[in-house]
Amino acid sequence: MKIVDARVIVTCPGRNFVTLKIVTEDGVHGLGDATLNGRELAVASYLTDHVAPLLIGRDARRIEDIWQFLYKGAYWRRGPVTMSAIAAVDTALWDIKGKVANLPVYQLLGGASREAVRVYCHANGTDVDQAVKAVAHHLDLGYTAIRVQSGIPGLHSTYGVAKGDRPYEPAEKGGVSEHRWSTEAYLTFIPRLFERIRAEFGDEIDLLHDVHHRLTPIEAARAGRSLEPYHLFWMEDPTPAEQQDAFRLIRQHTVTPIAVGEVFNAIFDCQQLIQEQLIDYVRTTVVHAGGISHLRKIAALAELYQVRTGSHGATDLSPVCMAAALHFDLSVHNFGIQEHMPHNAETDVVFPHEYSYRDGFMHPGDAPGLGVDIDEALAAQYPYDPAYLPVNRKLDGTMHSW
Ligand code: CS2
Ligand code: MG
Repeated sequence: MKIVDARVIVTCPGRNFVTLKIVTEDGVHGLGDATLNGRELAVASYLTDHVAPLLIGRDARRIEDIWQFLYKGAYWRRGPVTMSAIAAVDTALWDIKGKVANLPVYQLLGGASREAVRVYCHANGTDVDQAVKAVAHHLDLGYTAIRVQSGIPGLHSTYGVAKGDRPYEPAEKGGVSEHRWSTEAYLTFIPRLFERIRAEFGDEIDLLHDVHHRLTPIEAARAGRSLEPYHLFWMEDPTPAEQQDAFRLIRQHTVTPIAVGEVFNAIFDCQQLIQEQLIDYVRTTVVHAGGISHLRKIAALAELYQVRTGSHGATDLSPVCMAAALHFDLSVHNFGIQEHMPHNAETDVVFPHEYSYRDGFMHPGDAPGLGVDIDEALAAQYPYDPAYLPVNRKLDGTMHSW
């Protein structure tokens, strides 16, 4: 089954997405998400200029071989651009394999290990009262696991909090906005936020929080300990994870569960974190960690150490990634939870899909392949619109993690 075409579709129905479409000589096509928020065109070029020409004529059935060809053949291994490109090829080939077999991809991955995929949502507020309202709203929508983020008293803006009443979308047009950061203000505030949320909603719901790489290890230990009375489902990205050893210090001081990995792109990024059980959930996802094939290898390693999956699922991952992630989530044994940030209406029309949400759970559907497509004519009506993620500076102007 030879590949006869591989092309990249860049579209911006409210935010930018990069999609790879592979077509076989039999006319079967598969899709892969290749979106890297804020650096989209780097992956589009990597695919268009360097990968697509090498795919033509190859056998679309040879997923693992093509993965290894692109990984080892690049010589320059790993990194978010390379691994997002490989992920897109891998995902598209799994889509094709499912269509040819007339099976949903999760059936090719070993079948369902559960009836549906539990998801968590985002409840964000400019202050605690707004965050409380957002939690109540999402409980009404049926979610039982809710990530809570709030503005921090004294800080003009912070990660995870939308400006105005628009849905939260971190990438901004017109350049890079600069946030100001105070660790002390954050560490003082964050236990109060969850004290209030527990007081309002009780102990039943699972609460999550994303620290978003902004603390040092000992500060993360302090945050984790201060949150223990509110027994979070997880504290995410407590400290930058380039230095995996750093998590030993956090682990020594707190039992608050830890989730890390949305910025990882290869198993080596989390190998020590998993093998030393320094984390409880690994956040790697299809689009940035080498596709379904590589994500399965990360999950298999994690299973040996009782680490569960908790794949990233923000709106800057396209419906193609969400569909692929749900097939993976439905099948993988050591599933933990899946992030669910619903896309806007335009995006859902550009990317018609089978997956669905109901009462805190999602299902990929049973269409052959991934169960997602792209309306290329409609996609062409939304040209690329450059947008950048914000940066963070400490109050004295020092650059900091956003
Ligand atoms: C966040 C993301 O969803 C999350 O956990 O960390 O929203 C992240 O900020 C964006 O994906 C960055 O593009
Ligand atoms: Mg995150």
